[in-house]
Amino acid sequence: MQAMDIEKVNSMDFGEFVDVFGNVIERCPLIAAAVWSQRPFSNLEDLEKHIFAFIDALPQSGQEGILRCHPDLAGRELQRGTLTAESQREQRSAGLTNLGADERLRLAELNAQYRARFGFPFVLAARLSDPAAVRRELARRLRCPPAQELRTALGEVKKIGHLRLADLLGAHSARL
Ligand code: 2AL
Repeated sequence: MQAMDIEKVNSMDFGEFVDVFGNVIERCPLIAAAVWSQRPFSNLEDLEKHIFAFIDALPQSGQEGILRCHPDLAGRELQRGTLTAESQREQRSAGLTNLGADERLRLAELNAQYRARFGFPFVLAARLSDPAAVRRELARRLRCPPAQELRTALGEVKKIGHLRLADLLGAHSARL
C-alpha cells in the first residue's frame, strides 16, 4: 500500500480506518475501532499514542488477550501458511521462514515452555531480531518474573505496532 499522510487518515470513515489499521496490533482490530473515535490525529506519533494508551488502560486479562492473538515465532501457523501478511513479512525478515528442522524443533520446545510458564505466547519484534537472538531472548525471558514478563511482552507488541504504523504512514516521508 502507498504511504499516506495524516490528513488522509483523519478523513477515513470507520470501515476504511479499521481495514487499514486493524492489524497494527496483531489480530486486534478492536483497538483500531476504538481509536477511530479519537481522531483527528495531529501526526503519526499522536495516532500511536492513542493506540498505546488503549493497550495500557486494559485490565491484565485484556493485555494477556492481546498477547494471545500473536502467532508463535517459527510456529505451526508459519508452517501452514496461515500467518497474517504483516506477521509473515516480519518472520521472514528475521530469518525464521527457512530454519532447519532441528532449530525449528528447539524453538517450538522453548515456546511451549514459555507458554506453560506464563499462560501467553512469547512475543518479540521479529523485524529487529534474528534466529540466534530469538533463541537467546526466549531462554532469558523464560526466567523472568511473570509481572515483569507481561510488561516486556507488551513493550514488544508496541515495537511491532510502531514498525507497522511506520510502514503504513511512510514515517520517512517529509510530510510527517
Ligand atoms: C510476532 C509476529 O507475528 N511478528 C513479530 O514481530 N512477532 N509473533 C511473536 N510471537 O512474537
